Amino acid sequence: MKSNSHTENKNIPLKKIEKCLKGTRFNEIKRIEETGSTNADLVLRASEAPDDIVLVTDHQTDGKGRLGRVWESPKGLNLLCSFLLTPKWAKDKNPLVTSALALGVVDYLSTIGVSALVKWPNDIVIPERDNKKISGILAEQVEGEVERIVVGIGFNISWPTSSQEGPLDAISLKMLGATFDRWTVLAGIIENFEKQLKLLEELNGAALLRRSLIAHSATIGNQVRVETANNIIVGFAKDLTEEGFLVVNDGNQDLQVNAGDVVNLRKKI
Ligand code: BT5
Repeated sequence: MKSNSHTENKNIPLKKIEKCLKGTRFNEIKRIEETGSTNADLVLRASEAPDDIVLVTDHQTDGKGRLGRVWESPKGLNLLCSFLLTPKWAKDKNPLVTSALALGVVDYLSTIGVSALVKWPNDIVIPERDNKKISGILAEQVEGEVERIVVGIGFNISWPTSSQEGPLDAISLKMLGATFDRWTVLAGIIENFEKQLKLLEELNGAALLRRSLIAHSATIGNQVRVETANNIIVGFAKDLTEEGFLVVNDGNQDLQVNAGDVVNLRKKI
C-alpha cells in the first residue's frame, strides 16, 4: 500500500476536486450535507438536469441497496455519491454501466496499492480479506424524452473500523490500513470511471469490459449459489456474457442469470 496517505480535511472546498472533471463527461460536482439518497435525488432531477453531474453527500438517511436493502454509513466517514449520465451507447449496453463503475473502482484501488475484485454483479470486494465488501453500486435507468442513467456508489473509507462494527462482511480502507480522504478517493474514481465509460462507448466496448471483468472477477471460477427473484441455482460460475449476465453450469446445462445474489461456495482447484 502506498505510504502517502491523507487525512480528511473537512474544509477542502469542492473547487479543488472540480479540477478532476476536466476531460470527463461530468461538468459539475454538487455536494449536499444530508439527503435521503443521492440516487433518488438524481432520479428526480434526471428530466430537468440536462448535464452529466456528480452528487455527493456527507450523510444519507435512506441509503439504498438493491431490492429495497439498506446502504449503511455514518455521517461524514465514507464516500456516498451518484452520477447522472446520458448514455452515448446502444441501449443494450446500459446494464454495463455498473460494470464500468466497478472496474473503475478496482483500477483506482490498484493505483493506491489495494487489490480488489468485482463480485458479480455490483460489489467490490477485497480478496485478501475473505472477499469482504468495500463498496456497492446501484444503477437505475430513468426513462423520459432523453434516457438517463443514475449510478450510485457507497465506498467505505473510514467506517467500519472493525469486523464487529457495521454490516457483516463489510471492510473499509481504514481497516486495510489506508487513510485516504473522501475527496481524493472521489477524484480517483471519477477519473477511472470515465476511462471505462469511454471503453464502453467503443464499438467493441461490451467485449472489452467483459474481458476485463472476467480478469477481475471474484465470482468466475467458483462453485456458487445464486439466488434470483424466483430461483436458486447451485453450480459452477463459468463465464460472463457481453450483456453482463452470469453463466452458471448446474451440472446439466449452462444457465444465464441477469440479476441475483451470489454466495461463493468453494473455489475450483
Ligand atoms: C449495494 O446493494 O451494494 C448497492 C449500494 C449502493 C449505495 C449507494 S450510496 C450512494 C447511492 N445512493 C443510494 O441510496 N445508494 C447508492 P446490495 O448489493 O443490495 O447490497 C446491500 C447489502 O450490503 C446490505 O443488505 C448489507 O448487507 C450490505 N451493506 C450495507 N451497507 C454496507 C456498507 N457500508 N459496507 C458494506 N456492506 C454494506
